[in-house]
Amino acid sequence: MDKPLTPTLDRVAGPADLKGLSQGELTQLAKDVRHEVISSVSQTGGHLGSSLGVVELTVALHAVFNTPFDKLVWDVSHQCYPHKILTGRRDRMHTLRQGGGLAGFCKRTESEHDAFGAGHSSTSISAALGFAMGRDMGQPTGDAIAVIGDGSISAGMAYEALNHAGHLGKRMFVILNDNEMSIAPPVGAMSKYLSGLYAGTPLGKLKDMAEDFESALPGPIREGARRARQLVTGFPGGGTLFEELGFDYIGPIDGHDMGQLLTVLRAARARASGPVLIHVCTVKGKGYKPAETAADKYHGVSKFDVSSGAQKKSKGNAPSYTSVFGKTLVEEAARDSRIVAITAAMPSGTGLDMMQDRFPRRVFDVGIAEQHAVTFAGGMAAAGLRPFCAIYSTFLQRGYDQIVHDVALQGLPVRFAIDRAGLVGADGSTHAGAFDVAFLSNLPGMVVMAAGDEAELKDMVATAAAFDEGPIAFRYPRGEGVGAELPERGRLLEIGKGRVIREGSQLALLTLGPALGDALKAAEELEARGISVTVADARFAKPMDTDLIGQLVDNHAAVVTVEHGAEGGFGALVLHWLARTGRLDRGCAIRTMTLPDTFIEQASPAEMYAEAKLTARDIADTALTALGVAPGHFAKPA
Ligand SMILES: Cc1ncc(C[n+]2csc(CCOP(=O)(O)OP(=O)(O)O)c2C)c(N)n1
Repeated sequence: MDKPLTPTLDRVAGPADLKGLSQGELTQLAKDVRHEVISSVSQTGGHLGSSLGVVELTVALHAVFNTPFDKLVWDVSHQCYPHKILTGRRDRMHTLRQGGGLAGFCKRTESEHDAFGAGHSSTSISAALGFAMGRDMGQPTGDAIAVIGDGSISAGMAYEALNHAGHLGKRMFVILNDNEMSIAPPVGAMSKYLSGLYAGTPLGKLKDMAEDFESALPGPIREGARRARQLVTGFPGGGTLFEELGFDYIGPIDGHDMGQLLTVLRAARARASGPVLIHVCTVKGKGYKPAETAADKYHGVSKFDVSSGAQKKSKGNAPSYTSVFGKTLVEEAARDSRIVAITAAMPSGTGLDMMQDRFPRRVFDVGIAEQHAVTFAGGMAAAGLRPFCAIYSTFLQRGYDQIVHDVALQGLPVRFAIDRAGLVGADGSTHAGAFDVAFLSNLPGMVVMAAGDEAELKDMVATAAAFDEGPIAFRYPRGEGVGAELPERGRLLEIGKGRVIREGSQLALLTLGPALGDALKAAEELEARGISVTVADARFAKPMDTDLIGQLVDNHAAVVTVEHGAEGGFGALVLHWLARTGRLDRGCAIRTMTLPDTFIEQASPAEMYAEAKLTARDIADTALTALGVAPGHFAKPA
C-alpha cells in the first residue's frame, strides 16, 4: 500500500510550528499524524491502538501549550507516538522499540519534550503535581499537564495524587483520556462512574469557570453544555467525584473534534487558577478499521500489513511459558476448587484468560491495582483459598510492601506467578523483570523458584498449588519455551532441592531459571576443549539447596552461578552461604553472573542478553577465567 501524502505534517519540524496553524490545518495535521503512526508502527510493531486514540488530543495539546517549557506528562506513555512524531523524532520512528532506536515510551534522555519517563501506569498526576510545585517554588517551568487513561486512573496512586493536588489547589491540568478500555475492558466502580458521567453527553462544567466557558463554546454545543451542567450539578453532593476532590471539572468532550479540544484547552489555559480535570472521550484505535473493530483495539501489535491489518506473528516451535502456566493452572483448578487466580488488568498477558474461560467466577481482574491484588490474595489465602497472584515481575515491584507486610509477615500461602522475568526486549528497561529474585529472597519464609524450562514451570505450578506452608513464588521468562517435553501432570518438586543435569569433575555451572539452556551450550563447548563440566539447575533461590552447592564447591575447581536477575539475587545468596560456612576459604574459584548494575535499553532479548554479558559464550569465558585459562580461545562461537 502506498504511503499517503502528509503535506501538513511535512511542514512541522517541532511543536512551535503548530502555533500558527488554523483549526482546519490542525485537523489536517491530525490526519497526517494518524497516517504516520499507522505506517511506522506497521513496520516496527508497538502500542498502536492507544496512540491512534490520542492523535487529535496530542495535536491540540501541542497547539495550545508550549513544551518543553510546559510539562506534558503522559501516563504509561505507551500512547506517545503522535507526541514523538510532533517533537522532532518523526525521522526515527522506523527505529521505534529497537536496539539503538527510539524507546517505546517517553524518556527524559531522549527528548527535552519528554518531561517525565514512564512505562508503568498511574504516575502522571503525581509527577505533574511535582512540576507544578516546582514552578510555584520558583523553578523555570511552565504549566504541568498530565494525560491519563481511564484504565490507569483505576490505580490507587492516581487517587493519592488527585487527593493531594485538590488539597494543594495549585494550577495544573489532568486530562482524563477515556476510551472505555484498558488493555482488556476496564473493571471497577470508577469505570462505571465515568460511563455515567458521559451518559448525558456532551459538556458539563461547574463553578466559576462555567458561565464564561459555556459562552465561549461554539453555538451547537452550548445548549448541550448547559444541559449537561445541570445534570452534573444535580448529583447528590453537588458535583462530580473530581470536584469533591478539589478539581474544576470540564467535560466530557469529544476527543476527536479539534474544535472542541482547542476551545476547551484554550479556555482552561486562559482561566484556570487551581487544578482542572478535563474529561476527554476518545476511541481506542480511532481511524484505523482493523484496530477499531478488534477486541483488543490493537493495544499492542507486531508488524502488520496496513491494507488488511494482518499481523506478522512468528509461529513458535514451542509453547510460550505464559500458555504453559495458563493451561497448567486450569488443570490444577479443575482438581481443586480452592484454587483462585488474580490479575491486575492483564488477563491475556498472564494467560489467566484460559482460566477465565473455564472458571469465570474464580478469576479476579482487579484493574491496574497490583498493591490491592497482593493484599486481596493475602485475604483469600487467610480465608482458606489457594490464590495464584499472576503479575509480571516488573509490575510486582509496585506491590512490594503488600508482599512483605500482608503476605510474608503473616506467612500466608499466596502463590506468586511471575511472568516476564528477565529481560523482555522491545518494552525496554521500564519492563525488565530484573529484581524479583533479590526482593523476594530476602523475605523470611518466602519460597522462590525459577523455571529452567517449560516442563519445570509445569512442575512449579503444581508444587505451588500444593504448598500451604507460606508464600511461594515462581518466575519464568517472556517468550517461548525450549521445546521440553511436558509431563502429563505437573510433578511435585521437593522444596529447596535442585537437580544435576550433567556431571563432570572440573567446573560446575549452577543456574537459576532459563540460563540453564545457555549453560548447557557453554558446557558443550567447554567439554569440546577437554574441560569436564557439571551443570546443575538450582530450581530454588530460597530455600537454597545447600547440600548441592556444598558438593559442587567441594568437588570442582570452579563454580559459576548464572541467573537472569540483578545483583543481590541468587549469586549473592550463594556467596553469603559460602562465606558464612567458611567454604569461600577452601580454594574453589567462585564467579557469579547476573545482570549488570545498569538499566539496559530496549533491543531484542538476544541483543539485551549479549549486552548483559549473559550469553553461552560469556558463560564459557567466565568459566575459563575462573579456571585460570585465558578466555576467548574458541575457534567457533559458543
Ligand atoms: C503498574 C502497571 N501495571 C500494568 C501495566 C500494563 N498496562 C500497560 S497499558 C495498560 C492499560 C492502560 O489503559 P488506559 O490507561 O485506559 O490507556 P489506553 O491504552 O486505553 O489508552 C496496562 C494495564 C502498566 N503499564 N503499569
